[in-house]
Amino acid sequence: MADPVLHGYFRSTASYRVRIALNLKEVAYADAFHHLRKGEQRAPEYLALNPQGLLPALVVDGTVLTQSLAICEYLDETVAGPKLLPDDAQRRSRVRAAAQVIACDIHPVQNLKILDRLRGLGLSGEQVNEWARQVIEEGLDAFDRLIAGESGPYCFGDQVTLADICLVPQLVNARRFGVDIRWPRLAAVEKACLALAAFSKAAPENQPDAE
Ligand SMILES: N[C@@H](CCC(=O)N[C@@H](CS)C(=O)NCC(=O)O)C(=O)O
Repeated sequence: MADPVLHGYFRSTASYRVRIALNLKEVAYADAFHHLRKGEQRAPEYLALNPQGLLPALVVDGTVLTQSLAICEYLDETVAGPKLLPDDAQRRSRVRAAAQVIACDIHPVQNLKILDRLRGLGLSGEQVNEWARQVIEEGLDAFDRLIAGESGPYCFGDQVTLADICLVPQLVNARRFGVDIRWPRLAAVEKACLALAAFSKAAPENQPDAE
């Protein structure tokens, strides 16, 4: 594959997931940045790539891939390297479920455009942050319980999976909203992941567009 182009933004947690997966698979890629606060995700040129106006998108050999989990699974299926999903079907289902707690049930409810709509309905900045904090805390509580029976250092044993790829960016986002990371197991997973170059290189503060 020619170097894919990742359309992202340093603070976008969904883009962060894909950066981690690309790094774990050692895929070189080029960046195209779209500033979310400036609304660049809604520019016509970007909407032509992703009609949802959401980051990320990964352009591979002229084909546009969207939805971070679908992109991570595409990379897992097509690029050699550490597997992001277990071979065993039940474990694979459990890993996907943990990833989806974050990607389907936490993140969409506290995404930028949802919070902007809440502000538009008249909620104060503090009320909007409280909304985000509650959603994140409820979701992380459940995530913590889902992986409670699993050994470390990562969410599901000694292999990094899609669950870790979702968790680490979500913890960055949680802190932005003032959530206390009160789950020792999740904090330990984060520490183990960030010790890997694939994660630390993908961190928001290490991106060229970081502010
Ligand atoms: N389910 C999508 C979510 C993508 C998404 O919501 N991206 C955020 C950044 S993390 C975004 O582009 N938000 C723009 C907005 O809310 O206007 C995925 O996993 O790729």
